[in-house]
Amino acid sequence: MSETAATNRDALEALWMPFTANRQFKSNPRLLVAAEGMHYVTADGRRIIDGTAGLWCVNAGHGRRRIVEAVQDQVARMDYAPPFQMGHPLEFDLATRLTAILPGDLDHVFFANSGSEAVDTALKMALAWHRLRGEGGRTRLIGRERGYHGVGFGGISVGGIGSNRRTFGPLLPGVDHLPHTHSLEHNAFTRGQPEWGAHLADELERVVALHDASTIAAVIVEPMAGSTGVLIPPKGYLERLRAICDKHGILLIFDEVITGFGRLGGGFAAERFGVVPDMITLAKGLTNGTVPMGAVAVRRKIHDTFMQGPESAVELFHGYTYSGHPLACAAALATLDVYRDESLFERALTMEAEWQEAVHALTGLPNVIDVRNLGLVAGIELAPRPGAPGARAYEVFVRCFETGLLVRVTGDVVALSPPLIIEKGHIDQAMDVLAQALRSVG
Ligand code: PXG
Repeated sequence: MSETAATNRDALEALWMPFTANRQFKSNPRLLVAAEGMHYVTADGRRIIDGTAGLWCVNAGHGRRRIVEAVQDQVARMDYAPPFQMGHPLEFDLATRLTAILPGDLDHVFFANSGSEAVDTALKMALAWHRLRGEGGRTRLIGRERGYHGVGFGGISVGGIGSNRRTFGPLLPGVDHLPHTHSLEHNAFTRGQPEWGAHLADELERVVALHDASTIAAVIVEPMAGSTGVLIPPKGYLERLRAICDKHGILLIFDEVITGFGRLGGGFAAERFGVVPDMITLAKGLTNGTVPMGAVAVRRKIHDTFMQGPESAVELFHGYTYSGHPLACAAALATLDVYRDESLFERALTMEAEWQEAVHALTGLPNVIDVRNLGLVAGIELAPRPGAPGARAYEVFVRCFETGLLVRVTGDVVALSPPLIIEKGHIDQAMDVLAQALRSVG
């Protein structure tokens, strides 16, 4: 099948691909057929370095035996169990394991199947929580420009990427957005967190003044914005958001779908930045990308508010057929074992200096107008080609793929987020390929 698809245009036709220029792709397809460790294998048999951990999710690298076998064992033992008014041991084990590594008193976990579902779940919980406490007027949700919170109607409403919103109607009412924190003028070529920009959190005070705190349920941000092109939070910014939320009784949600599970060093961005939110949304690295799974972790006070009233009453009218799916739980438990036994959450920190030097060595190459990095993430921003935004970065992406490296592009930003098992040799190889691509695309 893969060979057919690779060579026969008709074999590609039936699939409508997500977030993809379908016709462009189908005229020059890029098919992956196998993966192991730091590498993918393409349909034409080439090994390419995975510079993106799949799509920010394969943090422990590909084809990990322990995870594969856990999923194989589980599918043979019990393929599925209904999650409503029924349970299976693995989902309880997994929730317990997660609360042991989550920061602060984020000690209850609700399962979904993707980041998008986790986000919509968290937003609904925030609204329901305020209502239960007699503050049902708190219905506004505040996101941030350039934020990405998946593709559900809740997620695109609080999200701030115009192209993901503009064709889909009025979206959720009562949503407002903070300004994004990106500024080439102040922060270009910063290593790690920029000094400039903490004051942008004060915009939340303006939003509060405009709408009144009594109407605002929650603020949701990615602690480090990934999908929009790697925006590193300025020093002090998240701390200020936390303080302003506390002052006004607003819940703070960190969307850690990308930053969770070691990407920035430490288990979660909340730890790296020393800011504990009221809820954390998770997905991706939770199962190392092997089986779809999302989750929302909530602080004790939120969970406990729901656990009142008659014991026979359903506390939250929300859930998915596949919440806590046995295969996803098996994958996640094995993934957590791998992260722990290989100390992978610490690895982003131990590799950070080397990674930082390597990516900043791209400074000065044609059209590179910014390099930014944190943990095992980097964004390389290119000057857009006049009249053709995104075209230059797309060509870099294609050139890299053809010459041995998978990168991700969004607009004119090349984003890198390799598996946390990356070694110096892979970094050197990846940077050679990328540098060559930047030179040749021009
Ligand atoms: N929140 C964040 C912060 C994400 O990065 C989602 C939610 C949604 O997750 P699901 O599992 O529903 O896709 C994401 C997803 C990119 C890219 O180009 C990143 C994502 C999705 C698509 C593209 O970096 N992240």
